[in-house]
Amino acid sequence: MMPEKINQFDAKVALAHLWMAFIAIFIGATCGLFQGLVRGGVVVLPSWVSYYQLLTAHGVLLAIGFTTYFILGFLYAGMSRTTGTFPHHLRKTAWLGFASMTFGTIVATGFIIAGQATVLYTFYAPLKASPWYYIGLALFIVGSLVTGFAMVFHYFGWRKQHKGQSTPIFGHMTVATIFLWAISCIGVVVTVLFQFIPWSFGWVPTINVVLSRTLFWYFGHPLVYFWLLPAYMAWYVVIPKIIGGKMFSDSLARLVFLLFILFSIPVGAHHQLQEAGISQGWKYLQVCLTTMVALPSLMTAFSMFATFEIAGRAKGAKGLFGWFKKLPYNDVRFLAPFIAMVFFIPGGAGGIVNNSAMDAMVHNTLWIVGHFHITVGTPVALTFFGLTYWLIPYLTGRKLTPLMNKVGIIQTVLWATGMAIMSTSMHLMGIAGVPRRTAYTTYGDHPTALNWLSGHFASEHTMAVGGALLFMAAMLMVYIVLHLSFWAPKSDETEFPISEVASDAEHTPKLLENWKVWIALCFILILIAYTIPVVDMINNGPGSPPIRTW
Ligand code: HAS
Repeated sequence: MMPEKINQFDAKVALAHLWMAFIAIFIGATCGLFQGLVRGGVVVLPSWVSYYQLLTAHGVLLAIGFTTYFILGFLYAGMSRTTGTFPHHLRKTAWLGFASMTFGTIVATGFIIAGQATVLYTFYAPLKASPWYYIGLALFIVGSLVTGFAMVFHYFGWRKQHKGQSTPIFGHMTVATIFLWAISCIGVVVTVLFQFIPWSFGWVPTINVVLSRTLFWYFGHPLVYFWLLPAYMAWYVVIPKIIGGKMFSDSLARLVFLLFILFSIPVGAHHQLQEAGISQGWKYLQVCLTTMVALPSLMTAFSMFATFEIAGRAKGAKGLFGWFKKLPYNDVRFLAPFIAMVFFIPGGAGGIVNNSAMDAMVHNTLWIVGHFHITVGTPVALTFFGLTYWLIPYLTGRKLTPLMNKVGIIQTVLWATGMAIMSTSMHLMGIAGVPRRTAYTTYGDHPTALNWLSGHFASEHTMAVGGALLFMAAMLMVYIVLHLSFWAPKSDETEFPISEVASDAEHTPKLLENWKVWIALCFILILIAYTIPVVDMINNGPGSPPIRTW
């Protein structure tokens, strides 16, 4: 039996992660506001802070900090709800992971503020930060793995006690997400420990640049699915319950997560399509595998439409699309993730464009920045906001009032509008050739660059307007989190919604829970995609001394 109410000690672990996530949003979004205003030529920063310093803090705190803390908090709460209260030693392990992550975050952020790590979130060599920045990042990653494995052990403990039974789907998805995270982290751990730290301390004179970037993207691409999978968990497991329906297919959902383990890792080279040092053949192989990784997302789209249609028809919907009218748009717990899904249609399509010959046109332009704001910034972040409306009250023993539901709807609309304005401008400006990762410049008042700044729909001014709306939405979200944590009325009725599977769904095959098979297949694909190019890079990759551009 699944316990309805969470154990109060488990609730504290989950809450600590969620609060850290929103502290990261608070600081990261403030940096984002100033970036938009600087880039739009609206404000000039004081001499003690640089645009690239803000950009580094923004990327690290939002893309790495907010996402990872939120994901671990959500997964931990969901595991406690579906797989049972954590044993004391695993809860202690999770606290240890949290402590390591938080110490690492403080160290890394401190060095960014001190101006010793202006290397952006991708920390591309040969830009060199203080070694302590890399050590901070390493502590963060190791901490996340410690907490993640506390959950994995909890899952296997459940399996041992329930021999022959199918595991709770939330647990299955959690384990898939953590395995994906752990396997991808091998790349970043290797490059940070064996390349960046010795080089930044000055123990070795040069760094193998192409190898370090390849190891980064070996990690950096599955990282985006580490963000996406918990959003998919909410779409598959939580949303059907909120709309009064059932999960379309347990087997399909499990298979989707396993396909992500297989295809999300051996594809990092699609971030390096314009780089020298990797031959065309290996790039082509990874482009083909990238096409495969779109498949589980298309299966998810199919599954969501099926869930909505079945739920709508059960409520009496008629006609081909009548079921769309039966969805609860006035419930923010549904509206936020629903808008998130809608954004993923152009977001995913943009990804498929990037994974083609057209990448030569859009790489290193604002198009890519637009792409990641309508993937991680909306399908992922807006789904996480949608979860927050019931997750925090569930953990604090409070409830979402009708008034706060309305405030939440305003927040969602504000975020979606800001994102639509900002990311559309970014996409169009990218096609016009506007570079990414650059501060405000008119390139010596060149007419083309002046034209980018203002005067038409897609300009750096419009981008700044979208960014300002996003900032307001982020601050409203922080207020909502404070309200739900401390001021909302007490109630023990808030539930962690977990959907049942439709009664006519197919039985789940045992193979889908045989982790050894899927992990082995994953490593085979990784070896095929990476062995020869990496050996070539180790033997022939040029080394570079450190460069400091700030
Ligand atoms: Fe990407 C660059 C290719 C997905 C994030 N991506 C990035 C970067 C980030 C990022 C952060 O091939 C930049 C990194 C940097 O700093 O340089 N991406 C893809 C592909 C996909 C993809 C093929 N990306 C994501 C997701 C991200 C993310 C997800 C974050 C969470 N991406 C690339 C490439 C680059 C890249 C290249 C490098 C480019 C360069 O030059 O540097 C696929 O996974 C997309 C598949 C998705 C779909 C959409 C399915 C739609 C669904 C919604 C259903 C809607 C419903 C609602 C049910 C096929 C599931 C219905 C309601 C109605 C009203 C209709």
